[in-house]
Amino acid sequence: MTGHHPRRVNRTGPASPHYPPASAGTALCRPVPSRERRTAAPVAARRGGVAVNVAGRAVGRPALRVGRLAGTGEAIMAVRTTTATGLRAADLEELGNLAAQLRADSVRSSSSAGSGHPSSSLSAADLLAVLLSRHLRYDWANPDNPANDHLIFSKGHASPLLYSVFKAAGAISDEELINTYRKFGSRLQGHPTPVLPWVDVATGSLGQGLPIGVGIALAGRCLDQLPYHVWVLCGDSEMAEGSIWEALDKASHYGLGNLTAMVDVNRLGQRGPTELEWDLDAYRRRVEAFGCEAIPIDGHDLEQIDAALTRARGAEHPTVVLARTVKGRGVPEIEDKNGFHGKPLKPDVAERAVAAFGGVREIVVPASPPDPVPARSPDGGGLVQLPQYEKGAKVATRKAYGEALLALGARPTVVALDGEVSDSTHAEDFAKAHPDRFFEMFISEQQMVSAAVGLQVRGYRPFVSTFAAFLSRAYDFIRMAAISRADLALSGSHAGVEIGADGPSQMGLEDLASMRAIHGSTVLYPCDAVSCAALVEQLADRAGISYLRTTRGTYPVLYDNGDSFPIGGSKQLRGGEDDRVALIGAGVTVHNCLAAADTLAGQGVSARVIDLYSVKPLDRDALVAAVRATGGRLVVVEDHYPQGGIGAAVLEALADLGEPLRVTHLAVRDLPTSGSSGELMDAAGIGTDAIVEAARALASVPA
Ligand SMILES: Cc1ncc(C[n+]2csc(CCOP(=O)(O)OP(=O)(O)O)c2C)c(N)n1
Repeated sequence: MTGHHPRRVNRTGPASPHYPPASAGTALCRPVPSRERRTAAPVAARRGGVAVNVAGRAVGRPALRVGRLAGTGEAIMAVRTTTATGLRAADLEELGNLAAQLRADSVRSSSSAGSGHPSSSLSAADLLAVLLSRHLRYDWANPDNPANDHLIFSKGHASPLLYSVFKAAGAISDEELINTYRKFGSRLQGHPTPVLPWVDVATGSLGQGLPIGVGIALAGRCLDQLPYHVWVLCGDSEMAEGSIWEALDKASHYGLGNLTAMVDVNRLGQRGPTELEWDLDAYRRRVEAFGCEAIPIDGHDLEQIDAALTRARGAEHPTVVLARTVKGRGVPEIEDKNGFHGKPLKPDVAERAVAAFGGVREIVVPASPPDPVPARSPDGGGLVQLPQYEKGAKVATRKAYGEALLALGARPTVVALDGEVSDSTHAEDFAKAHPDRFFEMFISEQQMVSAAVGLQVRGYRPFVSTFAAFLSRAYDFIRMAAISRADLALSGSHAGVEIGADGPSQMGLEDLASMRAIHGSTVLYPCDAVSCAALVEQLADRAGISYLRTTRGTYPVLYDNGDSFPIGGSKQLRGGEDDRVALIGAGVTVHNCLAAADTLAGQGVSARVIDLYSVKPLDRDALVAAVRATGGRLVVVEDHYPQGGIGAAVLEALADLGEPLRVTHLAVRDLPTSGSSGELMDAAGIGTDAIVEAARALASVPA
């Protein structure tokens, strides 16, 4: 079986970034010491005031470039330039019309679908009208333009607004918006996904868009060194997610002035008022405490929005526009009222609302593409020389992971992230050699995975490591990364009871089950350093979410350097035609199976040993051959809870075989404690003695 991960739809262009990473130690990506993080008082955008960047220079974008009028097809393209003196009355009128169109289209699309979130879209329409018209530098015809800004709806449920923006950008038609939104087979799904070429990542699980934006901003600032800006729309109830604050903290740590969160503070969440309602000052204090610049504004005042976004674009620090808005803005029947979240307007209300917004419009804002960036030679990849190991030498697979990752550093697109345990996971080898491509995420696993998702949006190949147990902290982010069609590798060290004395809080015992359940995932569990290194190398080109489980302790190298370990394969380490039983393990239990096979051989029982290093996809052919050779006698041994791991994978693969099976499944069934590896594996019934006993019991069963 080979990889079958679905590729992005409607995306073109190379998988690698157009621009190779910056050289090591660039000043731009140096973490900002906490004492230098921003603590100054916020600057509220001033109505009609001169917009300035942090250097005090006046800045301005070309004014509105409003296109055709509804129905007439008449081009009313009026490209004017404003300077820093603010918006003129005509500009304001055009922006108002655009905002009205976004509102009308949000109502129309959700009403047509019979579901969706119009009230959440209405509150943010003014923000998006100003962003689209005056600040977003985006080449709509070329979403893969490396210099494009990035727009992420962290509050993905406001998809009616996002898709209305796409219509206003001329990217989709009114017909598609109104007739296909939320319908079966449509690319305009209930929440945005990258099946749309202008959508970087899937959102809809709140608290994810902003941390992913941090990853994209990291790529722009630290690797690509491109001047794109990352704009993220957040909900105010969403601000209760810890991951939002992990994101602001890391954005400030890495000095990401190219990141702006626009918080739609509309006071209401799903079931009622938010925790802070309209207390903008409380938000401001929190944002500043995390080292970001807060810009509180009236989120329905077009001039204030414009000034705020202008300031954000030029900021040195990450910015958070705190926009006080009204949920359901523009529809009196629902404005600032509870009970309308996630509900389309009643037909008569919708009709009145659309009329009040000026009916159906076809304003198209011409694209404002980014300034061209100089072409650089494509990243051809470097020569990877995997570490070599002496057969029989005792090496921990976590160490082999670190050494293989270091070798992969020859490929300039490979980046690594770790959650403050790189001395344990051995990612520190890479960190030392490639500090410009290593991102310390401290103990913020959600942010770590999100940053990886953001980095791979820009074509990098992230390798993310922490203890297997702690990746569970980021599980929802991993789940969503699969919906984003992200390509990234996760490495979980310290798997199973094998870790010993640290006890169960540090033991990954559910990871194989959880990672196997991720859509399109690859799950690997090598038993020795050679196979580990070979698998790590393959992950750099593997589509989808990959998970590599490593072991803490040292175990003998079993394979020869240069042996091949295709993903989806397995290795038979013992046995022949007259095998009475097959012992199937992966990782540490392979060593226990080998010891058991030796003991059994001394007792006249021939046992086949299979190293099932590829847990997903797994080598069904090898399992079927083992069933046929042994009369269906299998002992499956894993350092994992019994549910969902290797035993489950084997039984799922053989479920439709239609031949008799006699399977003994040895797994960690009781809650472990502290102890030595050997004590804990014996206590769990996955040690050598237990395997011998299980095999003998099976072997005595007549075939
Ligand atoms: C992690 C997560 N928890 C809960 C939800 C369900 N949910 C969807 S929207 C929403 C309320 C969001 O309110 P807010 O962030 O203020 O956005 P608004 O719709 O008010 O603009 C909730 C609880 C979710 N999508 N994701």
